Amino acid sequence: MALDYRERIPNNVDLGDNRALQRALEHWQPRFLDWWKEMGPAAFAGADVYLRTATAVDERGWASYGMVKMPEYRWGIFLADPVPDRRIGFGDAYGEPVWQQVPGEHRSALRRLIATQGDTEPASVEQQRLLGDTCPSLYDLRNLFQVNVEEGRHLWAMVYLLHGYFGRDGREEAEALLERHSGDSDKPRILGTFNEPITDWLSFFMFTYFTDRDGRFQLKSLAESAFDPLSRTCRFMLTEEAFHMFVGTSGITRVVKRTLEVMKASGSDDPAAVRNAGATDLPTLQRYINFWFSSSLDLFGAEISSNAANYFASSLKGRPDEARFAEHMAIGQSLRVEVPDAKGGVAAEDVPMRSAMNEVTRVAYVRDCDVGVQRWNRLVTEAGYDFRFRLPSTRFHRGIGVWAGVRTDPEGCPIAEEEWRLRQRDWLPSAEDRGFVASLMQRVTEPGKMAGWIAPPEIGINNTPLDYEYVRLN
Ligand code: BYC
Ligand code: FE
Ligand code: FE
Repeated sequence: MALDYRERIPNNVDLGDNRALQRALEHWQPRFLDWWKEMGPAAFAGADVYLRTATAVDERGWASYGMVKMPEYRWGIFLADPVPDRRIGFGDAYGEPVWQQVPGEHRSALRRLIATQGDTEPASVEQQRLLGDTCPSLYDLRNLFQVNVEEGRHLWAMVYLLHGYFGRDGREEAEALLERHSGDSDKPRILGTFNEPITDWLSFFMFTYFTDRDGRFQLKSLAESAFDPLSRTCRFMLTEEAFHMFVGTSGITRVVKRTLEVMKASGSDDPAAVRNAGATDLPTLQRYINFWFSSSLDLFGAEISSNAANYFASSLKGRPDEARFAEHMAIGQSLRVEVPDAKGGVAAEDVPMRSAMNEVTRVAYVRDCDVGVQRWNRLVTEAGYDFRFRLPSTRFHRGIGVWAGVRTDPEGCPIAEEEWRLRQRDWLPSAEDRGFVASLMQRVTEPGKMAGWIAPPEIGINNTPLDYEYVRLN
């Protein structure tokens, strides 16, 4: 279905036929723009950016590239095309027709899920708002801004659902999405990771690799929802999320490549020598992985969760790729979950499957995270070094769930507080690590040039040469 760009709010939901909703959203639009100008990449409001804008919701619709000033980006409301005769794929209502309206008994749970999803989108823009000052290249700057405008659009996607289906409560939630701010001590964002500062580009690439990937899995789960407008919204968001995954994977890969080049050229794998040569040593990269992976694991919620069981039972939130499971009721099954035991060790507990849904999704996520890690290890091996990256245990450094606050080493073995205190700096980025990474962050804006700590990408955006002027700073 083509998107209507003649409207003030581009959309493919026939917004013009629903005057009340259109007015409500037109009322919200200037608040969004004020928020963008204040809390988004404010210093670049006048820059021309080579952005991709959706012109249709199918594959071909992504072909539209052009120079756009970010505050003029056509944020809009785009849903994937409906699936004819779509049926509910899991939970107690399995097999029944999907819902076009919100059933009264599920109203507050659905609103909460949509508000939580919506909260993360502007949060990430806030977290990334100052990165433009230290971009390693115009190519990377453009990619940052592409991610930012799309996260802004994801906010629009959730605000449309709140305004369109939840009446006054929904409008209030939509306001609140612009009132909470990342890292704000009075009104923080809802989920932990979205209050973590992202002040350097290594953190940005880790965030797009690990945290946007949580987004991918949560959106897949919500795309299974019996509430069809939510499902269709999330299916279209997933097409945008693919690019965010690319930014994270290729970003870290380029950092690893550059580090290996520096190690080869200097003939030393000593972290201090690598740093002296202006690259990020591999152990520091590992500590950044440990931090962002463990923080992102918390985003899946507790291993044993009655909320998750309720969402599944009421067909609001399924498992990612639900169709791949043999059975869709998840009754009379259980999942073995690791829990801390009374003696300071690790025990196993059989948890009813519905209560373990957060863990089911987390396990799928961990497997997906490992794909990139193995790719980086191949680069290290090919360069002739023994170093191996690894994902830490899911018990390591957790703040949510059964392992919250339990001190473990990266292998997940519980340890005493004293050992944690002594070893923490080997496992997580220290103030000194962060200071070093910050010292690498020098702004490079000459077309085609790259900062010294990162290798160039394989190819340019949309077949452009790498020295294309992706952002005209004006
Ligand atoms: N931090 O039963 P529990 C994305 C709370 S990322 C702080 O364990 P439940 C994106 C929880 O709210 C995807 N609090 O968990 C990426 C509950 O609070 P109450 C975002 C947390 O309810 C990059 C309590 O702990 N989408 O799109 O199953 C850039 C116990 O709850 C955290 C979604 O999250 C945490 N990490 O929640 C841009 C989808 N985890 O009831 C965008 C929508 C849990 O005690 N949300 N709590 O007050 C959900 O599906 C679920 O609410 C959760 C798990 C996945 C968050
Ligand atoms: Fe998003
Ligand atoms: Fe994203």
